Amino acid sequence: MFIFGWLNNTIMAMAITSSQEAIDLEEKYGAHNYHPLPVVLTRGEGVFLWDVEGKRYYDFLSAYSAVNQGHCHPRIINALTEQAKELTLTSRAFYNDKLGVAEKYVCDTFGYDKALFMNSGAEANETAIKLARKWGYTKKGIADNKAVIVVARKNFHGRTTTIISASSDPSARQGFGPFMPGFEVIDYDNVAALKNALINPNVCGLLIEPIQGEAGVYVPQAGYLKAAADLCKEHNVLLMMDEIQTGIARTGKMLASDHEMVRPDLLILGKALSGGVLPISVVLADDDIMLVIKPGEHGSTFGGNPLAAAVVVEALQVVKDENLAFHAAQLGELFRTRMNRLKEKTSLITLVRGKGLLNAIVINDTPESETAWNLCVQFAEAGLLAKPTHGNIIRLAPPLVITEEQVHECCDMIEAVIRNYKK
Ligand code: IF1
Repeated sequence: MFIFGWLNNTIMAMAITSSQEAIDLEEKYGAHNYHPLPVVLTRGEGVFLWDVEGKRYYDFLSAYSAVNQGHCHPRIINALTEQAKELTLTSRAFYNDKLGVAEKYVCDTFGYDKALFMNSGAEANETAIKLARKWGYTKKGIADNKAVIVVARKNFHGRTTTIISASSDPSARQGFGPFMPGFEVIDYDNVAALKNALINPNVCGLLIEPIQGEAGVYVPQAGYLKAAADLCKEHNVLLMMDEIQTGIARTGKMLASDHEMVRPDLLILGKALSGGVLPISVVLADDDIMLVIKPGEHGSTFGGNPLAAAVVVEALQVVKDENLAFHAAQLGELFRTRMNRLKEKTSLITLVRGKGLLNAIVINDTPESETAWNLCVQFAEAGLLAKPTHGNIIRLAPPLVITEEQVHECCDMIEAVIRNYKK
């Protein structure tokens, strides 16, 4: 009896009753690949999150723009649970009755011939890289193994070994070599640098974010994306747009590329494609590009599963039905107006930038300083969750379902913390 009781106790999953308990567990049993703010969340609804002690927060990270539709959107959760009762996974060894519907839906929504579903954003970028290389060899006539993909300095496209090979961030790369060849890093938002890089006839693609998220919501100058698209066309190079963070209404249009009427050759989406419910990503392209990959050359056990397919359709339909792009554009203007007004009243903010509801404030201190982190801890105490990036930049990106009144309330909270902040 004693032995059985002991066994049961040790292997039974425990229920968390305090934040500290959860933090201690992760510290002891989880890999130390993150440094989270000391908040333990247990429930989400719309723009709100609750911690295990029952404290309510406004979510100003939105899981890095994955929950644009708000936490646990009832329609998306309903699509998830209804489909989960029917069929979740078949692998792609067989057809299922939901995948084609989702493929047609995303192709119609974004205006492409074909879609290729994967899971994480990194996988979608990997997929795009494979497509661009294969296209380079079979369509552009680049010699074997010579294809080059141009990327921008300070990019963030994911964490796989190939993708970090395209990174310029030491913390993403250090200790993880050797690196994948075939990437050329150029300055972002610099047309001359791009023009120069595209002279190389071995370039098959330009992989780029329309706004650099991880770099601190760096918005390029008006006209840059259009110029990049024109240069790609001129040099027969594929424009591969990573809209994983900027897409699905976040910046005030369905795609950030839409602001400059740019149509990428390869469109890469993830995050909010599922409303934050499942890891679902997709690459969209026209036939002349997508069909260079033949059966057996690429795939994933979970990619395009029927559960994901059902969720994608509902998650995108919610974005359309709730007019979230327009809403993000309007409330983004309001938010930046309020933040710029605050900037005039404090020496703590040096810059406010962003598009739609993807915004950041730059804090007047060095990237090595603790100021932005301490401010985020105080925002959390006040009831608002945000996270610093690159030390002195705070990204502010609530779910797009936030109301005008709530934006004002949150701006009041941010303002109070910043004005009372003492070093
Ligand atoms: C983490 C950053 C944001 C992305 C773009 C691809 C991916 C991402 C433009 C990969 C992912 C995430 C991952 C997340 C932190 C986060 C992030 F700060 F690291 F850069 F959002 F700004 N392309 N971004 O932003 O997608 O494979 O993760 O699904 O914890 O690493 P994924």
